[in-house]
Amino acid sequence: SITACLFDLDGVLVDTAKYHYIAWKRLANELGFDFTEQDNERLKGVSRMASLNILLEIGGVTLDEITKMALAEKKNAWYVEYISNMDKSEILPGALEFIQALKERGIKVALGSASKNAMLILNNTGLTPYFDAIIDGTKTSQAKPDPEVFTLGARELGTEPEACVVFEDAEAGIEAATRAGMRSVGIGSSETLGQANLVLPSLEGFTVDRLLEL
Ligand code: G16
Ligand code: MG
Repeated sequence: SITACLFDLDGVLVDTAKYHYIAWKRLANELGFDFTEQDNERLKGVSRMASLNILLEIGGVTLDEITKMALAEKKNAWYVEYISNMDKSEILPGALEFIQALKERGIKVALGSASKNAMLILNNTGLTPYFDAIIDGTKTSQAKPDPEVFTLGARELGTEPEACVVFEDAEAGIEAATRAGMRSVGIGSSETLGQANLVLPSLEGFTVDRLLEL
């Protein structure tokens, strides 16, 4: 049986990828190269420093660690400025309705995000009160596909991994769920998320009854 759902944030509950993208693009342009939306696909679900390393690789730029830390901070300051204007209209279609339905059925809800800015996003969109546990980038030391973020979530909920379902838009997130011993629902295309137990284009129209059939 399923007693808990763990949600990734960016790409599942909200579309913050576009804000990450414009902040990374701004940084790339400052460094003298372009950064396309296709390049940005490689950063989804990846931690901030790992994202910077991919970006620098795309630009063919080598920098020392101190400079990289400063650039990551600069990008983050821009990103925080962009997301500080977010509100509940930016919750992705069907996400709030599905979470509300889970709560009504007594199914626990947790967040499992790589972002260190997750609390700001949850507060601005009004989602915070729905979560029984929140695991974000400030609480983890291992990035997805390491299962840590979801293992910690299940532990905080007091739920066995076998009773958890993870909702993820990133391939690394689906792998993390599998390694945590959990079932998973991919949000996006089955081309990249084929390893998930079920793939949906979005949470719109998804029901608790369909979840329980997994
Ligand atoms: C998100 C995004 C990633 C981002 C990461 C770290 O993760 O998908 O693109 O690089 O968080 O974000 P921050 O720089 O805010 O700490 P998730 O796990 O919510 O998809
Ligand atoms: Mg994601």
